[in-house]
Amino acid sequence: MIKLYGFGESRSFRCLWALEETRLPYEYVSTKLRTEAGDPGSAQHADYRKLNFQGKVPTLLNEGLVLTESIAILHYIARCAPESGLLPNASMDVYARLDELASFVLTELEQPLWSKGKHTFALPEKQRIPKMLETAKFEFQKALLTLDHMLPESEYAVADCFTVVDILLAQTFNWAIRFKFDVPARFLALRDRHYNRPAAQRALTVAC
Ligand SMILES: N[C@@H](CCC(=O)N[C@@H](CS)C(=O)NCC(=O)O)C(=O)O
Repeated sequence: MIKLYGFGESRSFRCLWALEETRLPYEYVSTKLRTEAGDPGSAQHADYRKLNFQGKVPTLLNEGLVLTESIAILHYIARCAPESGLLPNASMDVYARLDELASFVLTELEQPLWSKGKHTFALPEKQRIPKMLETAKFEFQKALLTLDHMLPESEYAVADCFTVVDILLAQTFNWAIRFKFDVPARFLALRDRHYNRPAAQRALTVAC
C-alpha cells in the first residue's frame, strides 16, 4: 500500500489530495518539520532522512519505490489510477500544455512563496535577508501577470477535466493566501472552486 509522509497544507497536501481523488488505498504519516532530530516523528530523524535526504515532505513509498518530489509523486499517483483522469487520456498538445503549466507553477509561481518562507523561518537565521520579502512580492505579481495570460478562461487548466495541474495551481494559491500575498479574484475563485471538491475536503480532514 502507498505510504505518504506529509505535513498539513504544505506541498505534501498536493499528493494527499491526489490520493483522495483516485481513492487508492494509502497510509498517511503526519511528519513534523524543523523539529529535533531525536523526535521519531520528525523529518529530521535519521530514519526519515534515509528516505528523504533533505528532511522535507512529501515522501511517498510504494513497494520499494521512494519518491521525494511533489510533482513526481503527483504523476506517479495519477499513473497508478489512470481512470481518475488526473493525467488525462489526451493528445500530445494537451500533454505539452500540462507540462508547461506544471513547470511554470514550480519554477515561477511557487518560488516567491518559498522565498518568503525561507527568509522568514526556513533558513538558519543568519542566512535570512529581510529585504527578500519585497522581492518575493514583486516576483509573485510578475508570475501572476504571466499566468493570467497563459491560463484559459475555463473551469480546468488543461483538457476538459480536473488534472494534476489543477491540484498544483489550487494548492499553490492556497499557499499564497496563507502567506498573505495579494491574490487576484480570478485565482481566489480558482482556489475555492477546486478546494470545494469532495476529495480536497477529505484530504483537509486527513492533513489537519
Ligand atoms: N521540491 C520539493 C520541495 C519540498 C519542500 O521544500 N517541502 C517543504 C514543505 S512545503 C519542507 O519539507 N520543508 C522543510 C524544511 O525546509 O525544513 C517538492 O516539491 O516536493
